[in-house]
Parts: sequence; structure tokens; C-alpha cells
Amino acid sequence: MCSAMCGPECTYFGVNLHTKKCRVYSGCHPGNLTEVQVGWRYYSAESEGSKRPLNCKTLLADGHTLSNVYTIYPCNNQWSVNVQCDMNTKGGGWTVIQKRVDGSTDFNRTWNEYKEGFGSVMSSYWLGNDVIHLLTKNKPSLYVSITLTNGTTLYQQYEEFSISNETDRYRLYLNGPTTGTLGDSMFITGAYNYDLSGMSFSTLDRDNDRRYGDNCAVVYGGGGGWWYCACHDANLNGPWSPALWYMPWFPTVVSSNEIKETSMMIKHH
Ligand SMILES: [Ca+2]
Repeated sequence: MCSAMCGPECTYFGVNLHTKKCRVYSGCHPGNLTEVQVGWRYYSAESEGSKRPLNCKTLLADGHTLSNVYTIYPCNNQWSVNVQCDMNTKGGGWTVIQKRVDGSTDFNRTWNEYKEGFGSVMSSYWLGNDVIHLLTKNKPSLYVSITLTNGTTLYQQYEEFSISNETDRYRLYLNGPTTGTLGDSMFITGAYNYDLSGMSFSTLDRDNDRRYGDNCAVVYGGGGGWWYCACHDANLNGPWSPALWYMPWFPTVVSSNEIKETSMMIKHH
């Protein structure tokens, strides 16, 4: 049995029925392996719902029904990260990748800061593009919410969401159907300048957008990192009020003065 060769550091193991060989792998995903080789099949060393939860949905399945900060293991048993889990909204099991509750955490950050993540998991934070990449390989749902200063909470849900790895500049994949009270402002099919799906991530120090000559993150993003096109109708990482936060979610939320809280969270299918 190849699984017997899979020790504590092993996250996947492979079996080749043609050559009767085994191999073990300590990476995060078998997609990194040379899967084109004939005969190899790969299996996860740990199943969902095990003691080391992959995400908030597996925590919920393990009986954790309270919204709170939890430790998850996005790369199976290799390392952990703390994250807020929303166990109330739409059945619970949501892993929060972005949260803003006030202006105390600056979202004007560099490429490396967005890569690694920043802020406090107890209040406002960006989880980090590398972790978000790992968490979205299976294209979970994305749930965006904006709470207004008048107490109203608006949301938009997208059926499929993922970002690629750093080499591919954390490119955004978004797919419908999409429903909600915010209205769609990210995935605008046919809008060459404003459809964020397929766009690379940009930060104040990395211009990967579609706008020729200058950097959306600087010119319209107020310094926040995002998947700018040329440039955007939606951007949840702009500068907090009273600074100018251009088009947080056009046309539903056009002024940062209206915003009390934001969040982005994902749930695996
Ligand atoms: Ca540009």
C-alpha cells in the first residue's frame, strides 16, 4: 500500500498501476506534480473533516458552529494560519479572506505585503494572496458584503472564485451565477475596462492592470491592492474614509463615507 509510505510530512501519495510503483509528495496540491505521466493517480493523505481543518467549512462539519477566529491548515498538515470563520451567514462555513471594520489598518500596501497578508485577524485584515491561492484551488463561492453606516448590510455572491499563483500574478477567476443586493460590479461580461475577471493583481508597486501609462492602484485605487482592469467598478481595498475611496461598489455604494464594514469570504462546494 502506497499510503503506508506517506509519513507526517506527506500530503499526497501516488500509485502507478502500470509500473507498480509508489511515490509520496509533500506539496500542497497534486496539480504541481507531473500528472501527464501515464498511469499515475494521486490521493490526499488527509480527508476533509480530519483533526486539522483545511478551511472553515471543514470546521463547521466538525461541529464548530460559533463564528470566531480559528486555526486552519490550507496546505494539509504542513502549516497553519488563523482566520475568522463566519458560521452564521447562509449556512455558515465561510472563511473570511478580507475584513475591514474601521480605518485603523492601512490597506495601502506593497506587493509583498498583499502576498503575505497583513492586519489583525481580530479586526481588519487581508489574509494574504498565497493563502487565498491555496484556499481557492477548487473554485469556492465568494461572498462579498458591505455594511453601511445606516446599519444596512448588502451582499453579492459569486458561484466560483479563485486566484492563480504569484508567478501568474494572482490572476482573478470569477464565474457566475451571481446574486445579491449589491448587484454585480466585478464580473461584468463584455465590459473591457471594468470586467475584473481574468485580471492580474496590482499594488502600488506593481502595475499589472489594463490602463496604459499609469497604475490604477495609485491613480484610482488610492493605494490599495486589487484586480484592477482600467480601472474598476468595485474595489474593497481603497483608502478608508474620509480619504477618497473611489467607487467602492459602483453604482450601489459610491462613497466611502457610507461604509461601516466590508468583508470577503469563501465557502467550498
Ligand atoms: Ca497600467
